[in-house]
Amino acid sequence: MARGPRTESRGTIEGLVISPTARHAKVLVDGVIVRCLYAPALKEKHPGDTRPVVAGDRVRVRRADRGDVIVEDVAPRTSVLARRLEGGRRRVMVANADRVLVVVSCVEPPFLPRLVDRMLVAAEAASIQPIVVVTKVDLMPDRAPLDEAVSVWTRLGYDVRRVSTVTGEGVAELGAVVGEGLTVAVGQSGVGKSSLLTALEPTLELKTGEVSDKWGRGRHTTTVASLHRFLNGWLCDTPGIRSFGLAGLEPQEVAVRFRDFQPFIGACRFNSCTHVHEPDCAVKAAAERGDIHPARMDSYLRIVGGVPDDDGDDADDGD
Ligand SMILES: Nc1nc2c(ncn2[C@@H]2O[C@H](COP(=O)(O)OP(=O)(O)OP(=O)(O)O)[C@@H](O)[C@H]2O)c(=O)[nH]1
Ligand SMILES: [Mg+2]
Ligand SMILES: [Zn+2]
Repeated sequence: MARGPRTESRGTIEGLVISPTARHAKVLVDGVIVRCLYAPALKEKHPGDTRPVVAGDRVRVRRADRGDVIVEDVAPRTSVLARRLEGGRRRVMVANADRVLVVVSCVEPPFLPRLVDRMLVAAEAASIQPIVVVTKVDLMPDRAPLDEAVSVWTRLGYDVRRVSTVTGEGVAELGAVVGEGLTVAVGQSGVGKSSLLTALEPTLELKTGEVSDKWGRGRHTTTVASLHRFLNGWLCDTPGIRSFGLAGLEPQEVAVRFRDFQPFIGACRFNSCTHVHEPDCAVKAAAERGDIHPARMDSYLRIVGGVPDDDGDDADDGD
């Protein structure tokens, strides 16, 4: 995400959205972070979305009377990482990201491979490079089960990293690949997104929160997405999610985002095959032969069957 020179047009100047909420946004304008309001017309720009602009958006702002600064317009996005909320509205987590850290904890909150698969589908749908980051590996002395679990993704060519902010394992190596462009961290509450970004860039000191003993769940410590400078790029911290809704994608659209399904999709008897119940389905046959991992087939069937991988409400970040 290159930072172009400041340009002026019709009394507006360009800015980068650092942190948005429902009613206002912090925008980087001329090297200074300014609290901006939204022009009413902006809400028509992305109907169906929970908010008019998101972290990473390139916007044009104008200084109005009484010193208010107004976001007037938003530039077309190079990428959109989004999920569906219940009720159908779309929550865009970040705009213009180049890379997504799909963050999952190996211990607590519990390792959730199906949630990783959903985030990978969303990354593929947005054409954003995913990196699966397994956190808290210091809590797992025996790595064999973890290695086996992540091999599902490494065999598909996904970059999988094991990190610990306690021992520092894997942190510098990850830092070496996220110093350019915009990198967003997504995952369940409590997996250690804010801790990881702070480990990468200690000056950030992002607020982190204990995992609840009773439920082994996070406490939704981060409530608003925010961008932070890191080397030549940007890191985006996001509020923890409990589910990753993919409603709105047709089964065929989901299937093409399963890298392991791609070699077989063209060989199904029906072009419109959803790989659920149709006869002569090459994807199902591949799963039965073991060419597609059962965990991946299970993930797929739950997504297209509309089974939510949900264990409660998400952080309410002002929508
Ligand atoms: N043992 C261990 N604990 C960690 C590690 N990374 C984070 N934690 C702990 O996990 C808890 C949650 O960390 P956060 O960074 O707040 O998690 P988060 O993903 O940002 O959570 P939300 O903001 O709620 O989405 C904190 O108590 C951290 O200290 C790690 O590598 N090892
Ligand atoms: Mg956090
Ligand atoms: Zn099929």
